[in-house]
Amino acid sequence: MHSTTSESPAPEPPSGTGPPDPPSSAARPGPAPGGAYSPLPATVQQALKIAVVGGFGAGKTTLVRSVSEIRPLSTEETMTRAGDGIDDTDGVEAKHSTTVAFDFGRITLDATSVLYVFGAPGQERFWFLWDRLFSGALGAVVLVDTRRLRDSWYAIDRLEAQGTPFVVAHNDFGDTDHTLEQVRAALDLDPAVPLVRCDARVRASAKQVLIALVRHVRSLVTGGSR
Ligand SMILES: Nc1nc2c(ncn2[C@@H]2O[C@H](COP(=O)(O)OP(=O)(O)O)[C@@H](O)[C@H]2O)c(=O)[nH]1
Ligand SMILES: [Mg+2]
Repeated sequence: MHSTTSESPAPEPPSGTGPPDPPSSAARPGPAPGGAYSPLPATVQQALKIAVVGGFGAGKTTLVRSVSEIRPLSTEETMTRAGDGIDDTDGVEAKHSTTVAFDFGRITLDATSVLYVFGAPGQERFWFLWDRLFSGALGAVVLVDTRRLRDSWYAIDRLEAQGTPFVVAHNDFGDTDHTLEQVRAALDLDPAVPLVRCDARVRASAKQVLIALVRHVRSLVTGGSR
């Protein structure tokens, strides 16, 4: 797997044409229902990487699918009886597939920048992938399912230890009787870490999570809250 950090080579913009116009929403590649091919604009000069992490069944694959304008690469596999006793499905009994390596999607931010979104498997046996995944990442989204809050503790601890900027997104499984303040307290979250609510199935909502992360990273870079 090649690295997609901000240092990654990106296609050269056409020379002598001046700054490119941002693509109109009509011209911008949209979601690719059914996997229609959505080419990377030739003007792209910068590729940024975001990781989406969190516990098993928290909605990582769903979020990457919602936001991606290309048919996301997913290494989703149907769970079999072989996973019995290995994958902890308590609370997510309706889940029949699991990500065995990662999800990968793409969003065009503007004429010159694209965002690559990686969803990382939450199961403990895949944790060895994480350090590589975070290498060069702009930041991370921790997706949280309040029915299984403790599944996100590891991700949060690890991101804090790595110094990777992150936001936490409470994925809405219909359990909105928990306020964001209660979720923040239960996670013992640093007040400087943004916490938002989302529905990972809804593109606009999933996008807002990524926007919250980009804003947070920007505020850190410009001497903001952390
Ligand atoms: N109600 C609800 N269900 C969701 C949401 N996000 C994901 N799901 C469902 O939860 C299950 C687990 O999601 P998935 O994306 O596979 O979780 P992952 O293990 O983190 O990749 C799937 O059946 C999704 O359809 C959400 O925001 N609301
Ligand atoms: Mg998954």
